[in-house]
Amino acid sequence: MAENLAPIPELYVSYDSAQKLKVEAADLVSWDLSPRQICDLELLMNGGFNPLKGFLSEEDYNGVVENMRLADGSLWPMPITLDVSEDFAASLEAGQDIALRDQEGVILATMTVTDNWVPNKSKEAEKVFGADDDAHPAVNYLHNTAGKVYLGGPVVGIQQPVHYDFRARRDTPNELRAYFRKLGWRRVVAFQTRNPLHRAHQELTFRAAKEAQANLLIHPVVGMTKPGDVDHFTRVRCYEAVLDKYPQSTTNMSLLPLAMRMAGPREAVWHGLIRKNYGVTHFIVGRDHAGPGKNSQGEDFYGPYDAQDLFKEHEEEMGIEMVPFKHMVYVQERAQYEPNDEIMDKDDVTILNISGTELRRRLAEGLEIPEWFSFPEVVAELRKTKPPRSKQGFTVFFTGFSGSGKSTIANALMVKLMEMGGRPVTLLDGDIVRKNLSSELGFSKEHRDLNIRRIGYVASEITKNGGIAICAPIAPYATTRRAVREDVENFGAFVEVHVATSIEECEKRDRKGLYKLAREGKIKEFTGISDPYDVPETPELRVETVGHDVDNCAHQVILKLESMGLIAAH
Ligand code: PPS
Repeated sequence: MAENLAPIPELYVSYDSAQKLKVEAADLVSWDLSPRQICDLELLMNGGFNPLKGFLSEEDYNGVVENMRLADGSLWPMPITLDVSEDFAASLEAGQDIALRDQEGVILATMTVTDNWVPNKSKEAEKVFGADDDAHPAVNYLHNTAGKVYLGGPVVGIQQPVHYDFRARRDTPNELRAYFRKLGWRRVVAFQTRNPLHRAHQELTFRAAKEAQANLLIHPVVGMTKPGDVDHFTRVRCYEAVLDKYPQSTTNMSLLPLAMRMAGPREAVWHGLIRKNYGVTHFIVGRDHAGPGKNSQGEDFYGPYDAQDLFKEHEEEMGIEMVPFKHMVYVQERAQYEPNDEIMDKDDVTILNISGTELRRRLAEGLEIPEWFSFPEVVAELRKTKPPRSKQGFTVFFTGFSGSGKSTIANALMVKLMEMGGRPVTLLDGDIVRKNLSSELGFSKEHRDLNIRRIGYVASEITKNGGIAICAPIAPYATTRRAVREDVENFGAFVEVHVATSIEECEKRDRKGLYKLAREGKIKEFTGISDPYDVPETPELRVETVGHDVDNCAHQVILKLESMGLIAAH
Protein backbone atom coordinates (compact mmCIF):
# COMPACT_ATOMS: atom_id res chain seq x y z
CA MET A 1 0.00 0.00 0.00
CA ALA A 2 1.54 3.35 -0.98
CA GLU A 3 0.13 6.53 0.43
CA ASN A 4 -1.47 9.18 -1.69
CA LEU A 5 0.72 12.08 -0.65
CA ALA A 6 -1.54 14.92 -1.80
CA PRO A 7 -1.94 17.66 0.82
CA ILE A 8 -4.64 17.13 3.43
CA PRO A 9 -7.02 19.87 4.59
CA GLU A 10 -5.86 22.25 7.30
CA LEU A 11 -8.03 24.65 9.30
CA TYR A 12 -5.78 27.69 8.80
CA VAL A 13 -6.93 30.71 6.85
CA SER A 14 -4.54 32.47 4.46
CA TYR A 15 -1.86 34.77 5.86
CA ASP A 16 -3.75 37.96 4.92
CA SER A 17 -7.05 36.73 6.33
CA ALA A 18 -5.25 35.65 9.48
CA GLN A 19 -3.89 39.15 10.03
CA LYS A 20 -7.38 40.58 9.65
CA LEU A 21 -9.02 37.92 11.79
CA LYS A 22 -6.47 38.41 14.53
CA VAL A 23 -7.44 42.07 14.88
CA GLU A 24 -11.16 41.25 14.87
CA ALA A 25 -10.70 38.39 17.33
CA ALA A 26 -9.16 40.77 19.88
CA ASP A 27 -12.73 41.95 20.61
CA LEU A 28 -14.10 38.47 21.20
CA VAL A 29 -14.57 36.75 24.52
CA SER A 30 -11.45 34.60 25.00
CA TRP A 31 -10.65 31.24 26.42
CA ASP A 32 -7.10 30.68 27.68
CA LEU A 33 -6.15 27.21 26.54
CA SER A 34 -4.60 24.65 28.87
CA PRO A 35 -1.35 22.94 27.75
CA ARG A 36 -3.35 19.89 26.65
CA GLN A 37 -5.86 21.98 24.73
CA ILE A 38 -3.00 23.74 22.93
CA CYS A 39 -1.68 20.35 21.78
CA ASP A 40 -5.15 19.31 20.61
CA LEU A 41 -5.69 22.60 18.81
CA GLU A 42 -2.36 22.37 16.99
CA LEU A 43 -3.26 18.95 15.57
CA LEU A 44 -6.80 20.07 14.73
CA MET A 45 -5.46 23.07 12.81
CA ASN A 46 -2.63 21.35 10.94
CA GLY A 47 -4.73 18.38 9.83
CA GLY A 48 -3.20 15.84 12.22
CA PHE A 49 -6.73 15.20 13.51
CA ASN A 50 -8.32 15.20 10.04
CA PRO A 51 -11.33 14.74 9.49
CA LEU A 52 -12.16 16.81 12.60
CA LYS A 53 -12.97 20.43 11.81
CA GLY A 54 -13.04 21.66 15.37
CA PHE A 55 -13.69 20.55 18.92
CA LEU A 56 -16.34 17.80 18.92
CA SER A 57 -20.03 18.69 18.93
CA GLU A 58 -22.22 16.90 21.47
CA GLU A 59 -23.52 14.52 18.81
CA ASP A 60 -20.02 13.65 17.58
CA TYR A 61 -18.85 13.27 21.18
CA ASN A 62 -21.65 10.84 22.01
CA GLY A 63 -20.83 8.76 18.95
CA VAL A 64 -17.11 8.74 19.72
CA VAL A 65 -17.65 7.76 23.34
CA GLU A 66 -20.23 5.12 22.48
CA ASN A 67 -18.73 3.40 19.44
CA MET A 68 -15.69 5.32 18.23
CA ARG A 69 -17.59 7.00 15.41
CA LEU A 70 -18.42 10.60 14.51
CA ALA A 71 -22.03 11.40 13.67
CA ASP A 72 -21.23 10.95 9.95
CA GLY A 73 -19.95 7.42 10.63
CA SER A 74 -16.20 8.09 10.32
CA LEU A 75 -13.93 6.21 12.66
CA TRP A 76 -12.59 8.42 15.48
CA PRO A 77 -11.75 6.84 18.84
CA MET A 78 -10.81 9.80 21.07
CA PRO A 79 -13.03 12.64 22.33
CA ILE A 80 -11.30 15.90 21.39
CA THR A 81 -13.27 18.29 23.52
CA LEU A 82 -12.86 21.84 24.76
CA ASP A 83 -13.46 21.61 28.49
CA VAL A 84 -14.18 24.89 30.26
CA SER A 85 -15.45 26.16 33.60
CA GLU A 86 -19.16 26.38 34.34
CA ASP A 87 -18.96 30.16 34.67
CA PHE A 88 -17.32 30.60 31.29
CA ALA A 89 -19.79 28.26 29.60
CA ALA A 90 -22.75 30.05 31.21
CA SER A 91 -21.54 33.40 29.86
CA LEU A 92 -21.83 32.25 26.22
CA GLU A 93 -24.71 32.32 23.76
CA ALA A 94 -25.35 29.67 21.13
CA GLY A 95 -23.42 30.39 17.95
CA GLN A 96 -21.09 32.91 19.61
CA ASP A 97 -17.52 33.21 18.32
CA ILE A 98 -14.73 33.01 20.88
CA ALA A 99 -10.97 33.55 20.64
CA LEU A 100 -8.68 30.72 21.70
CA ARG A 101 -5.46 32.02 23.25
CA ASP A 102 -2.24 30.34 24.30
CA GLN A 103 -0.82 30.77 27.77
CA GLU A 104 0.86 34.06 26.87
CA GLY A 105 -2.38 35.44 25.49
CA VAL A 106 -1.56 35.02 21.77
CA ILE A 107 -4.73 34.34 19.72
CA LEU A 108 -4.25 31.04 17.89
CA ALA A 109 -7.75 30.48 16.54
CA THR A 110 -11.38 31.41 16.76
CA MET A 111 -14.20 28.98 17.38
CA THR A 112 -17.93 29.22 16.80
CA VAL A 113 -19.56 27.65 19.84
CA THR A 114 -22.37 25.51 18.45
CA ASP A 115 -22.56 23.12 21.41
CA ASN A 116 -22.32 23.68 25.14
CA TRP A 117 -23.05 20.72 27.41
CA VAL A 118 -22.26 18.97 30.67
CA PRO A 119 -20.76 15.58 29.82
CA ASN A 120 -21.22 12.39 31.78
CA LYS A 121 -17.57 12.01 32.74
CA SER A 122 -17.97 8.65 34.45
CA LYS A 123 -19.45 7.24 31.28
CA GLU A 124 -16.65 8.77 29.22
CA ALA A 125 -14.11 7.18 31.57
CA GLU A 126 -15.75 3.74 31.36
CA LYS A 127 -16.22 3.74 27.62
CA VAL A 128 -13.07 5.46 26.42
CA PHE A 129 -10.53 4.45 29.04
CA GLY A 130 -12.14 1.20 30.16
CA ALA A 131 -12.68 2.10 33.82
CA ASP A 132 -13.79 5.01 35.97
CA ASP A 133 -10.60 4.77 38.01
CA ASP A 134 -8.46 7.78 38.91
CA ALA A 135 -5.32 5.62 38.74
CA HIS A 136 -5.64 6.06 34.96
CA PRO A 137 -3.89 9.35 34.13
CA ALA A 138 -6.53 10.44 31.62
CA VAL A 139 -9.40 9.59 33.99
CA ASN A 140 -7.63 11.50 36.72
CA TYR A 141 -7.29 14.43 34.32
CA LEU A 142 -10.93 14.13 33.32
CA HIS A 143 -12.21 14.29 36.90
CA ASN A 144 -9.64 16.51 38.58
CA THR A 145 -8.24 18.87 35.94
CA ALA A 146 -10.71 19.19 33.06
CA GLY A 147 -13.53 21.74 33.32
CA LYS A 148 -17.09 20.60 33.99
CA VAL A 149 -18.57 21.78 30.69
CA TYR A 150 -17.60 20.98 27.10
CA LEU A 151 -17.83 23.40 24.20
CA GLY A 152 -17.99 22.19 20.62
CA GLY A 153 -17.81 23.88 17.26
CA PRO A 154 -15.73 24.57 14.17
CA VAL A 155 -12.32 26.18 14.53
CA VAL A 156 -10.67 28.74 12.25
CA GLY A 157 -6.89 28.60 12.58
CA ILE A 158 -4.96 31.86 12.76
CA GLN A 159 -1.48 30.70 13.67
CA GLN A 160 0.40 27.65 14.93
CA PRO A 161 1.34 27.51 18.59
CA VAL A 162 4.87 28.87 18.92
CA HIS A 163 7.64 26.39 19.73
CA TYR A 164 11.14 27.57 20.45
CA ASP A 165 12.68 24.12 20.81
CA PHE A 166 13.82 21.73 18.07
CA ARG A 167 12.11 23.76 15.36
CA ALA A 168 13.89 21.96 12.55
CA ARG A 169 12.46 18.67 13.78
CA ARG A 170 8.83 19.77 13.90
CA ASP A 171 6.70 19.09 10.82
CA THR A 172 3.03 19.47 10.04
CA PRO A 173 1.32 16.58 8.22
CA ASN A 174 1.63 18.46 4.95
CA GLU A 175 5.31 19.22 5.52
CA LEU A 176 6.04 15.53 6.13
CA ARG A 177 3.95 14.55 3.12
CA ALA A 178 5.95 16.98 1.00
CA TYR A 179 9.18 15.56 2.39
CA PHE A 180 8.15 11.99 1.57
CA ARG A 181 7.11 13.11 -1.91
CA LYS A 182 10.38 14.85 -2.47
CA LEU A 183 12.47 11.88 -1.40
CA GLY A 184 10.24 9.35 -3.14
CA TRP A 185 9.37 7.59 0.12
CA ARG A 186 6.24 5.71 -0.97
CA ARG A 187 6.18 3.30 1.95
CA VAL A 188 6.95 4.64 5.39
CA VAL A 189 6.71 2.84 8.71
CA ALA A 190 6.28 5.07 11.78
CA PHE A 191 7.44 4.32 15.28
CA GLN A 192 5.53 6.07 18.05
CA THR A 193 7.41 6.54 21.28
CA ARG A 194 7.39 8.46 24.56
CA ASN A 195 10.56 6.85 25.92
CA PRO A 196 14.25 7.07 25.10
CA LEU A 197 15.33 4.57 22.44
CA HIS A 198 17.77 1.85 23.40
CA ARG A 199 19.42 -0.85 21.30
CA ALA A 200 16.35 -3.13 21.32
CA HIS A 201 14.18 -0.33 19.92
CA GLN A 202 16.73 0.51 17.29
CA GLU A 203 16.89 -3.13 16.31
CA LEU A 204 13.14 -3.65 16.17
CA THR A 205 12.41 -0.48 14.23
CA PHE A 206 15.14 -1.31 11.74
CA ARG A 207 13.73 -4.83 11.29
CA ALA A 208 10.17 -3.50 10.99
CA ALA A 209 11.24 -1.18 8.19
CA LYS A 210 13.11 -3.97 6.43
CA GLU A 211 10.14 -6.35 6.69
CA ALA A 212 7.73 -3.74 5.38
CA GLN A 213 10.26 -2.72 2.72
CA ALA A 214 9.70 0.80 3.86
CA ASN A 215 11.57 3.83 5.09
CA LEU A 216 11.45 4.55 8.78
CA LEU A 217 10.00 7.54 10.59
CA ILE A 218 10.81 7.87 14.28
CA HIS A 219 7.79 9.87 15.41
CA PRO A 220 8.13 10.62 19.12
CA VAL A 221 5.49 12.43 21.11
CA VAL A 222 6.68 15.73 22.52
CA GLY A 223 3.31 17.15 23.56
CA MET A 224 2.20 15.54 26.79
CA THR A 225 3.04 11.98 27.75
CA LYS A 226 2.61 9.98 30.92
CA PRO A 227 3.36 11.90 34.13
CA GLY A 228 6.84 10.94 35.29
CA ASP A 229 8.25 10.26 31.81
CA VAL A 230 11.71 11.48 30.81
CA ASP A 231 11.24 15.09 29.62
CA HIS A 232 11.15 15.58 25.86
CA PHE A 233 14.28 17.78 25.75
CA THR A 234 16.38 14.90 27.05
CA ARG A 235 14.58 12.38 24.88
CA VAL A 236 15.09 14.34 21.69
CA ARG A 237 18.83 14.62 22.41
CA CYS A 238 18.83 10.83 22.92
CA TYR A 239 16.91 10.24 19.67
CA GLU A 240 19.38 12.40 17.76
CA ALA A 241 22.16 10.14 18.98
CA VAL A 242 20.30 6.98 17.91
CA LEU A 243 19.49 8.34 14.44
CA ASP A 244 23.17 8.00 13.53
CA LYS A 245 22.92 4.23 14.07
CA TYR A 246 20.59 3.62 11.12
CA PRO A 247 21.87 3.25 7.57
CA GLN A 248 22.08 6.71 6.04
CA SER A 249 19.00 8.16 4.31
CA THR A 250 16.70 5.33 5.33
CA THR A 251 15.38 6.96 8.46
CA ASN A 252 14.11 10.33 9.61
CA MET A 253 12.75 11.74 12.83
CA SER A 254 9.95 14.24 13.33
CA LEU A 255 8.39 15.43 16.58
CA LEU A 256 4.68 15.07 17.20
CA PRO A 257 3.01 17.66 19.48
CA LEU A 258 0.35 15.21 20.65
CA ALA A 259 -1.15 15.13 24.14
CA MET A 260 -1.33 11.41 24.82
CA ARG A 261 -4.20 9.93 26.86
CA MET A 262 -2.60 6.52 27.53
CA ALA A 263 -5.81 4.88 26.34
CA GLY A 264 -4.25 1.61 25.13
CA PRO A 265 -6.39 0.09 22.34
CA ARG A 266 -8.33 3.24 21.47
CA GLU A 267 -5.10 5.21 21.61
CA ALA A 268 -3.44 2.83 19.15
CA VAL A 269 -6.24 3.38 16.63
CA TRP A 270 -6.03 7.12 17.22
CA HIS A 271 -2.25 7.06 16.71
CA GLY A 272 -2.77 5.15 13.47
CA LEU A 273 -5.29 7.68 12.12
CA ILE A 274 -2.96 10.55 13.03
CA ARG A 275 0.00 8.85 11.29
CA LYS A 276 -2.12 8.24 8.23
CA ASN A 277 -2.67 12.00 8.12
CA TYR A 278 1.09 12.48 8.27
CA GLY A 279 1.43 10.41 5.09
CA VAL A 280 2.65 7.21 6.74
CA THR A 281 1.70 3.77 5.36
CA HIS A 282 2.73 1.42 8.19
CA PHE A 283 2.60 1.76 11.95
CA ILE A 284 4.39 -0.25 14.62
CA VAL A 285 2.09 -1.37 17.45
CA GLY A 286 3.80 -3.00 20.38
CA ARG A 287 2.87 -5.00 23.40
CA ASP A 288 0.70 -2.88 25.72
CA HIS A 289 0.76 0.08 23.31
CA ALA A 290 0.15 3.38 25.19
CA GLY A 291 -0.59 1.45 28.37
CA PRO A 292 -1.32 3.52 31.48
CA GLY A 293 0.15 1.07 34.02
CA LYS A 294 -1.80 -0.55 36.85
CA ASN A 295 -5.30 0.31 38.05
CA SER A 296 -6.17 0.95 41.69
CA GLN A 297 -6.50 -2.82 42.22
CA GLY A 298 -2.94 -3.32 41.00
CA GLU A 299 -4.05 -4.92 37.72
CA ASP A 300 -3.30 -3.86 34.15
CA PHE A 301 -5.98 -1.67 32.58
CA TYR A 302 -5.75 -3.49 29.26
CA GLY A 303 -4.60 -6.87 28.02
CA PRO A 304 -1.11 -6.83 26.46
CA TYR A 305 -2.40 -7.38 22.92
CA ASP A 306 -5.74 -5.51 23.11
CA ALA A 307 -4.23 -2.59 21.19
CA GLN A 308 -3.00 -4.82 18.38
CA ASP A 309 -6.39 -6.56 18.21
CA LEU A 310 -8.39 -3.34 17.96
CA PHE A 311 -5.97 -1.90 15.42
CA LYS A 312 -6.22 -5.04 13.29
CA GLU A 313 -10.03 -4.85 13.39
CA HIS A 314 -9.98 -1.36 11.87
CA GLU A 315 -6.80 -1.58 9.82
CA GLU A 316 -8.46 -1.72 6.45
CA GLU A 317 -10.84 1.14 7.08
CA MET A 318 -7.99 3.24 8.47
CA GLY A 319 -5.83 2.63 5.41
CA ILE A 320 -2.65 2.15 7.41
CA GLU A 321 -1.02 -1.22 7.97
CA MET A 322 0.00 -2.48 11.38
CA VAL A 323 3.48 -3.87 11.95
CA PRO A 324 3.17 -5.82 15.20
CA PHE A 325 6.01 -5.09 17.58
CA LYS A 326 8.12 -8.05 18.56
CA HIS A 327 9.59 -8.34 22.02
CA MET A 328 13.33 -8.17 21.37
CA VAL A 329 15.84 -9.70 23.77
CA TYR A 330 19.63 -9.88 23.73
CA VAL A 331 21.24 -13.27 23.13
CA GLN A 332 24.62 -13.11 24.79
CA GLU A 333 26.29 -15.98 22.90
CA ARG A 334 25.39 -14.48 19.54
CA ALA A 335 25.90 -10.89 20.75
CA GLN A 336 22.73 -9.70 19.04
CA TYR A 337 19.07 -8.86 19.57
CA GLU A 338 16.51 -11.40 18.41
CA PRO A 339 12.71 -11.59 18.67
CA ASN A 340 11.98 -13.55 21.83
CA ASP A 341 9.43 -15.81 20.14
CA GLU A 342 11.85 -16.75 17.34
CA ILE A 343 14.60 -18.11 19.59
CA MET A 344 14.50 -21.88 19.19
CA ASP A 345 17.48 -22.77 21.38
CA LYS A 346 16.36 -20.96 24.55
CA ASP A 347 17.80 -23.66 26.82
CA ASP A 348 21.27 -23.35 25.32
CA VAL A 349 21.70 -19.59 25.26
CA THR A 350 21.78 -16.76 27.78
CA ILE A 351 18.99 -14.24 27.27
CA LEU A 352 19.55 -10.79 28.72
CA ASN A 353 16.96 -8.13 29.29
CA ILE A 354 16.70 -4.99 31.41
CA SER A 355 13.16 -3.85 32.21
CA GLY A 356 12.16 -0.20 32.34
CA THR A 357 11.90 -0.43 36.13
CA GLU A 358 15.38 -1.94 36.39
CA LEU A 359 16.79 0.76 34.13
CA ARG A 360 15.26 3.49 36.29
CA ARG A 361 16.71 1.80 39.38
CA ARG A 362 20.18 1.69 37.86
CA LEU A 363 20.00 5.33 36.82
CA ALA A 364 18.61 6.33 40.21
CA GLU A 365 21.39 4.52 42.02
CA GLY A 366 24.14 5.49 39.60
CA LEU A 367 24.81 1.84 38.65
CA GLU A 368 26.31 0.50 35.44
CA ILE A 369 24.16 0.29 32.29
CA PRO A 370 25.77 -2.22 29.92
CA GLU A 371 26.61 -1.39 26.31
CA TRP A 372 24.56 -4.30 25.01
CA PHE A 373 21.51 -2.56 26.48
CA SER A 374 21.93 1.02 25.30
CA PHE A 375 24.19 3.38 23.42
CA PRO A 376 26.77 5.25 25.52
CA GLU A 377 25.57 8.60 24.15
CA VAL A 378 22.00 7.84 25.28
CA VAL A 379 23.12 6.73 28.73
CA ALA A 380 25.24 9.87 29.09
CA GLU A 381 22.22 12.07 28.26
CA LEU A 382 20.01 10.21 30.72
CA ARG A 383 22.59 10.47 33.46
CA LYS A 384 22.84 14.24 32.94
CA THR A 385 19.09 14.70 33.48
CA LYS A 386 18.62 11.93 35.99
CA PRO A 387 21.50 12.05 38.41
CA PRO A 388 21.35 9.40 41.13
CA ARG A 389 18.57 10.01 43.65
CA SER A 390 21.07 11.04 46.29
CA LYS A 391 21.91 14.05 44.11
CA GLN A 392 18.37 14.93 43.00
CA GLY A 393 16.05 17.41 44.63
CA PHE A 394 13.11 16.21 46.70
CA THR A 395 10.27 17.44 48.90
CA VAL A 396 9.35 16.39 52.41
CA PHE A 397 5.73 17.31 53.01
CA PHE A 398 4.58 17.25 56.64
CA THR A 399 0.85 17.26 57.28
CA GLY A 400 -1.11 17.16 60.54
CA PHE A 401 -3.25 19.19 62.92
CA SER A 402 -2.27 22.61 64.20
CA GLY A 403 0.04 22.05 67.15
CA SER A 404 0.83 18.46 66.14
CA GLY A 405 4.55 19.21 66.07
CA LYS A 406 5.01 19.59 62.30
CA SER A 407 6.98 22.82 62.46
CA THR A 408 9.23 21.68 65.27
CA ILE A 409 10.11 18.41 63.54
CA ALA A 410 10.51 20.21 60.21
CA ASN A 411 12.97 22.65 61.80
CA ALA A 412 14.98 19.84 63.34
CA LEU A 413 15.02 18.01 60.02
CA MET A 414 16.20 21.11 58.22
CA VAL A 415 19.12 21.52 60.60
CA LYS A 416 20.11 17.87 60.27
CA LEU A 417 20.03 18.09 56.47
CA MET A 418 22.05 21.30 56.50
CA GLU A 419 24.60 19.65 58.73
CA MET A 420 24.97 16.90 56.09
CA GLY A 421 25.37 19.50 53.33
CA GLY A 422 25.37 18.91 49.58
CA ARG A 423 22.00 20.44 48.68
CA PRO A 424 20.28 23.72 49.61
CA VAL A 425 17.39 23.27 52.04
CA THR A 426 14.29 25.51 52.17
CA LEU A 427 11.66 25.37 54.88
CA LEU A 428 8.13 26.28 53.80
CA ASP A 429 6.48 26.23 57.19
CA GLY A 430 2.73 26.93 57.43
CA ASP A 431 3.20 30.20 59.28
CA ILE A 432 6.12 31.40 57.12
CA VAL A 433 4.13 30.77 53.97
CA ARG A 434 1.06 32.49 55.27
CA LYS A 435 3.19 35.53 56.06
CA ASN A 436 5.21 35.70 52.84
CA LEU A 437 3.20 33.99 50.11
CA SER A 438 -0.42 33.83 51.23
CA SER A 439 -0.96 36.81 53.50
CA GLU A 440 -4.31 37.66 51.90
CA LEU A 441 -5.78 34.17 52.43
CA GLY A 442 -8.09 32.87 55.14
CA PHE A 443 -9.12 29.32 56.01
CA SER A 444 -12.03 28.53 53.68
CA LYS A 445 -11.59 25.38 51.59
CA GLU A 446 -10.85 27.50 48.55
CA HIS A 447 -8.21 29.56 50.35
CA ARG A 448 -6.56 26.55 51.98
CA ASP A 449 -6.34 24.88 48.57
CA LEU A 450 -4.78 27.97 47.06
CA ASN A 451 -2.31 28.14 49.91
CA ILE A 452 -1.29 24.50 49.51
CA ARG A 453 -1.05 24.73 45.73
CA ARG A 454 1.29 27.70 46.13
CA ILE A 455 3.45 25.71 48.52
CA GLY A 456 3.38 22.83 46.03
CA TYR A 457 4.44 25.11 43.21
CA VAL A 458 7.40 26.51 45.12
CA ALA A 459 8.38 23.02 46.36
CA SER A 460 8.26 21.62 42.83
CA GLU A 461 10.51 24.42 41.58
CA ILE A 462 12.99 23.79 44.40
CA THR A 463 12.87 20.06 43.68
CA LYS A 464 13.37 20.64 39.97
CA ASN A 465 16.47 22.68 40.66
CA GLY A 466 18.05 20.05 42.87
CA GLY A 467 17.20 21.46 46.30
CA ILE A 468 15.35 20.06 49.28
CA ALA A 469 11.97 21.60 50.14
CA ILE A 470 10.51 20.93 53.55
CA CYS A 471 6.84 21.90 53.78
CA ALA A 472 4.86 21.95 57.00
CA PRO A 473 1.29 23.16 56.49
CA ILE A 474 -1.83 21.49 57.91
CA ALA A 475 -2.88 20.59 54.32
CA PRO A 476 -6.14 19.01 55.44
CA TYR A 477 -7.49 17.83 52.06
CA ALA A 478 -6.32 14.59 50.45
CA THR A 479 -7.10 15.71 46.88
CA THR A 480 -4.99 18.85 47.26
CA ARG A 481 -2.11 16.88 48.78
CA ARG A 482 -2.35 14.52 45.84
CA ALA A 483 -2.21 17.40 43.37
CA VAL A 484 0.92 18.73 45.07
CA ARG A 485 2.44 15.26 44.97
CA GLU A 486 1.85 15.16 41.21
CA ASP A 487 3.44 18.60 40.74
CA VAL A 488 6.53 17.60 42.69
CA GLU A 489 6.89 14.08 41.30
CA ASN A 490 7.43 15.55 37.86
CA PHE A 491 10.86 16.53 39.16
CA GLY A 492 11.79 14.37 42.13
CA ALA A 493 10.60 12.43 45.12
CA PHE A 494 7.68 13.52 47.28
CA VAL A 495 7.85 12.22 50.83
CA GLU A 496 4.60 12.69 52.72
CA VAL A 497 5.01 12.59 56.48
CA HIS A 498 1.86 12.43 58.56
CA VAL A 499 2.48 13.87 62.00
CA ALA A 500 -0.20 11.74 63.62
CA THR A 501 -0.72 13.56 66.91
CA SER A 502 -4.39 13.13 67.81
CA ILE A 503 -6.73 16.11 67.97
CA GLU A 504 -7.24 15.44 71.72
CA GLU A 505 -3.49 15.64 72.32
CA CYS A 506 -3.13 18.80 70.19
CA GLU A 507 -6.00 20.40 72.09
CA LYS A 508 -4.49 19.36 75.41
CA ARG A 509 -1.15 20.95 74.43
CA ASP A 510 -2.85 24.02 72.88
CA ARG A 511 0.53 25.74 72.49
CA LYS A 512 -0.88 28.81 70.77
CA GLY A 513 -4.17 28.93 72.70
CA LEU A 514 -6.04 28.56 69.41
CA TYR A 515 -8.04 25.47 70.34
CA LYS A 516 -9.60 27.31 73.27
CA LEU A 517 -10.63 30.13 70.95
CA ALA A 518 -11.92 27.62 68.41
CA ARG A 519 -14.05 25.88 71.05
CA GLU A 520 -15.45 29.24 72.07
CA GLY A 521 -16.36 29.85 68.43
CA LYS A 522 -13.96 32.81 68.26
CA ILE A 523 -11.98 31.15 65.44
CA LYS A 524 -14.18 29.68 62.75
CA GLU A 525 -13.38 26.73 60.44
CA PHE A 526 -10.68 25.42 62.74
CA THR A 527 -9.16 22.16 61.53
CA GLY A 528 -10.22 19.20 63.68
CA ILE A 529 -12.76 21.23 65.61
CA SER A 530 -15.02 22.85 63.04
CA ASP A 531 -13.30 21.94 59.77
CA PRO A 532 -12.37 18.51 58.35
CA TYR A 533 -8.99 16.78 58.13
CA ASP A 534 -8.52 13.83 55.74
CA VAL A 535 -6.10 11.48 57.44
CA PRO A 536 -3.43 10.41 54.88
CA GLU A 537 -4.05 6.78 53.97
CA THR A 538 -0.65 5.85 52.61
CA PRO A 539 1.94 8.45 53.56
CA GLU A 540 5.59 7.51 53.09
CA LEU A 541 5.94 7.87 56.86
CA ARG A 542 3.69 8.34 59.88
CA VAL A 543 5.26 9.70 63.04
CA GLU A 544 3.79 9.62 66.51
CA THR A 545 4.87 12.46 68.74
CA VAL A 546 3.54 11.11 72.03
CA GLY A 547 6.40 9.31 73.74
CA HIS A 548 8.96 10.37 71.08
CA ASP A 549 11.07 13.48 71.34
CA VAL A 550 11.59 15.85 68.42
CA ASP A 551 15.08 14.59 67.70
CA ASN A 552 13.79 11.04 67.38
CA CYS A 553 10.94 12.07 65.09
CA ALA A 554 13.33 13.98 62.80
CA HIS A 555 15.66 10.99 62.85
CA GLN A 556 12.84 8.72 61.65
CA VAL A 557 12.45 11.01 58.65
CA ILE A 558 16.21 10.87 57.98
CA LEU A 559 16.09 7.05 58.07
CA LYS A 560 13.18 7.09 55.62
CA LEU A 561 15.10 9.39 53.26
CA GLU A 562 18.08 7.06 53.45
CA SER A 563 15.97 4.00 52.72
CA MET A 564 14.55 5.79 49.67
CA GLY A 565 18.08 6.53 48.46
CA LEU A 566 17.53 10.28 48.72
CA ILE A 567 20.45 10.81 51.04
CA ALA A 568 23.57 8.70 51.11
CA ALA A 569 23.61 6.27 54.07
CA HIS A 570 26.03 7.28 56.79
S1 PPS B 1 -3.74 25.09 55.69
O1 PPS B 1 -5.06 24.50 56.02
O2 PPS B 1 -2.79 24.05 55.38
O3 PPS B 1 -3.83 26.11 54.66
O4 PPS B 1 -3.25 25.77 57.04
P1 PPS B 1 -1.81 26.40 57.33
O5 PPS B 1 -1.40 27.29 56.23
O6 PPS B 1 -0.87 25.30 57.68
O7 PPS B 1 -2.04 27.33 58.54
C1 PPS B 1 -2.31 26.80 59.75
C2 PPS B 1 -1.88 27.75 60.88
O8 PPS B 1 -2.77 28.84 60.94
C3 PPS B 1 -3.32 28.96 62.27
N1 PPS B 1 -4.78 29.00 62.12
C4 PPS B 1 -5.61 27.97 61.77
N2 PPS B 1 -5.38 26.65 61.55
C5 PPS B 1 -6.44 25.87 61.22
N3 PPS B 1 -7.68 26.32 61.08
C6 PPS B 1 -7.96 27.64 61.30
N4 PPS B 1 -9.21 28.10 61.16
C7 PPS B 1 -6.89 28.52 61.65
N5 PPS B 1 -6.81 29.84 61.91
C8 PPS B 1 -5.52 30.10 62.18
C9 PPS B 1 -2.74 27.84 63.09
O9 PPS B 1 -1.87 28.44 63.99
C10 PPS B 1 -1.93 26.97 62.13
O10 PPS B 1 -0.59 26.86 62.51
P2 PPS B 1 0.13 25.49 62.91
O11 PPS B 1 1.57 25.77 62.71
O12 PPS B 1 -0.37 24.38 62.03
O13 PPS B 1 -0.23 25.30 64.33
